[in-house]
Amino acid sequence: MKIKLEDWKEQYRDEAVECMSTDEMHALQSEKLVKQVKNVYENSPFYTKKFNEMGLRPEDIKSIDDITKLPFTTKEDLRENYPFGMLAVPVDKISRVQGTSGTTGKLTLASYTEKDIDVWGECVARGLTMAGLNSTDRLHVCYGYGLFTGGLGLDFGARKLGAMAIPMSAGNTQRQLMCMEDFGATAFACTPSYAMYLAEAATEAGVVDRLQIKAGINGAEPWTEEMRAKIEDMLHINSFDIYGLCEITGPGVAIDCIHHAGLHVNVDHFYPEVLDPVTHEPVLDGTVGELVFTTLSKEGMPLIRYRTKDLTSITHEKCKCGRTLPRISKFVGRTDDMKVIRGVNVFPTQVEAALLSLGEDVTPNYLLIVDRENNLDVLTVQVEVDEKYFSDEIKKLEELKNRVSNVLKDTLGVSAKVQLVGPKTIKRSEGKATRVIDNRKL
Ligand code: DLL
Repeated sequence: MKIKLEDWKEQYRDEAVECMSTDEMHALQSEKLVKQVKNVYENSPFYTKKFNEMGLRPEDIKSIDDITKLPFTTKEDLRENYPFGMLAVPVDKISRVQGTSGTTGKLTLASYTEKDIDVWGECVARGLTMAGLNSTDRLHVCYGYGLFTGGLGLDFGARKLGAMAIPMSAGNTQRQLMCMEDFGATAFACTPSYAMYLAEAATEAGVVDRLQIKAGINGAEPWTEEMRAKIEDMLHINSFDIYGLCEITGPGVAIDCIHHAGLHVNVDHFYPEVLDPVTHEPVLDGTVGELVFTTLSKEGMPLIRYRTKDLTSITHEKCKCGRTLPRISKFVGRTDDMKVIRGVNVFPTQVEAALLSLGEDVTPNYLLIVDRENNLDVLTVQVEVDEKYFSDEIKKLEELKNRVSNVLKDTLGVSAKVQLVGPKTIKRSEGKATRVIDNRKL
């Protein structure tokens, strides 16, 4: 059942921190940063070397305002020091590793101590509380369990909250729906693309009204407000955007509240900066740049100014929910998701927003295919449309195709070939969706 904004009752997991004054948070972050910098200098050979090369001493960092004096850390650093070269504790203090598969073969591996897992669970529990859950709830987790942080991360959060975790992992949609109904799940967690898939399957099976789901905890991939509205409408729920990355912690770095005006970052543990991707200078609030994190509490694999490659903007204004935790906007995408088509930057999320602005006629199932023909980039957008368009009325299909072409041209600033395809033509994803196939030889 979807709860209307006017009927929403805000609840906090840790009000003292979530609604802390700016000055108090500044003091807390400063104290933690000073300690963390000393810790990494003394205990992580990677940072000892980096600081020494720059001539930087831990005493140079006196408050959080000095953060820009610190060096960046990149995914390449993690790769070069794979698997355990970034630790600040002996490897036998590590109680868990989690990872994510890169495109280049080796995993990005992250290591956590028991305390790191505890903080992680607490951050997810904050998010679940923000989404209206409490200890009486039953969270159906269909993120994958394994090295990917999605399944276990949500599980840790549910455990902290004292709620019931239903560890379904990904796959077997019919069984997911059966268990959701039988176990009386009140919330579910998965990627937005899989939430859409479940919504379609539940609608088709006529079980939506038999489910007791009130909230979706959806994230792990870029998605739009339009997609959220679609999922909420189809399943009659409130859906919340959760963000994280295994290097920093898994899900729970940030989550949005009922006002959906950006994702609240747990800045007492993860200090965010938004930087110009080229100059690496901080950008103003509201301006899109690359998100960079410093882990203030991490023991196992603390990271200083880690460049996430995720593009977003930040605001430090207090939210209507009462929280002062800064908010990052819904993600545009990653710097490496961006496709340059005939000189124009294109993100899949722009295509998603444009398509869904057309209302009921098109679905959020789409795929971008990029080719090079006669030395020119050609973008093809495949999108599923309702079956009715494939009846005898060819004119209707042509009309819709023109509307899709026009909205894409207006939004992207570059023309795209449009292929309208029938329902279920585009491969569904049980985890993170593949939205782009780039056939160009780089
Ligand atoms: O995707 C952690 C996670 C699991 C988050 C479940 C939310 C829910 P990784 O596999 O390390 O970790 O991938 C991290 O995924 O740098 C972003 O590019 C992307 N990402 C994660 N959450 C969001 C989101 C998990 N809410 C990478 N919106 C990140 C947009 C997201 N992108």
